Amino acid sequence: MDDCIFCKIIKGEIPSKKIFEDDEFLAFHDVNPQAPLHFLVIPKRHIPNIMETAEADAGLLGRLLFRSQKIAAGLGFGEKGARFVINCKADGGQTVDHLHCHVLGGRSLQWPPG
Ligand code: DGP
Repeated sequence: MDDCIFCKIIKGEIPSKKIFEDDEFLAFHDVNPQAPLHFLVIPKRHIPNIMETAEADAGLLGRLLFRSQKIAAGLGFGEKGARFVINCKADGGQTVDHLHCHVLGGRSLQWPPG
């Protein structure tokens, strides 16, 4: 999508601090971190949000979460853990309309979120 910030990051038109990349996903540090560790994992295919996925995307969604935990574990957060979050649309607090999984770690996070 031409006007999508995350598609521009994938294309290298907007710089990012990349952590991981393969054919299907890109992971990079969040520009506005809410924890000592805060990165995003995004599919390279433009999917606006999790509500706009279909049965055929079930594998991609599974791999998105699996990749997120593998990266977090690889960065040393396997022992203490982290939070894996997918915001969706207005009530979910989504501000960038390209599916992404937040991974936050390095501090004790509260529940419920505000
Ligand atoms: P959400 O509210 O769930 O849609 O989260 C979007 C996140 O994306 C938010 O935490 C800030 C981050 N973000 C927005 N624009 C950029 C950008 O240009 N670069 C990076 N690295 N992160 C961005």
